[in-house]
Amino acid sequence: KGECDTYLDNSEIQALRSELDHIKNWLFFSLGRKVGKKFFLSSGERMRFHRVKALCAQFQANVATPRTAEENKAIKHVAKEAAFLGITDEENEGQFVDMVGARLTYENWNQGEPNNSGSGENCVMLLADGKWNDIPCSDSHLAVCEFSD
Ligand code: NAG
Repeated sequence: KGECDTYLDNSEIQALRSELDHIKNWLFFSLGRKVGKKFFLSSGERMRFHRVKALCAQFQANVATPRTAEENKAIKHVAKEAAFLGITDEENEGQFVDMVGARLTYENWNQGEPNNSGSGENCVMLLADGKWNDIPCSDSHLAVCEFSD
């Protein structure tokens, strides 16, 4: 048995758990917004959509995808400027889906959107007022990821 093989008893594990929950609460309070099991966080950087996807994936998270008005509001709170959402119609023009290709059950498009303006807009940004607009995936916007418990 090496000297690293030390075991914690149940009360020590319990103490660590509650310490972690305590620290999590500080993070929820100061950094992001929690809705149910989802925790939204931004790195504060702007980047193209494919880089947002890669960044979130690197941290075992997903691109923020609002499923309810409450989640949409939480993302708006976390994003101090226009942010990408985890929604695209890259596969089928006009058919917006989430990051696993499922149809949306909640939408919050700005009036007249989505309009696939200019040379095409297959990604979605959250505007300052919380409404959605389709924009080119090559534009740079704030990265917001969603983490689960
Ligand atoms: C343009 C937007 C377009 C939107 C339109 C609404 C970009 C690149 N283009 O500025 O998505 O549909 O305003 O008037 O943001």
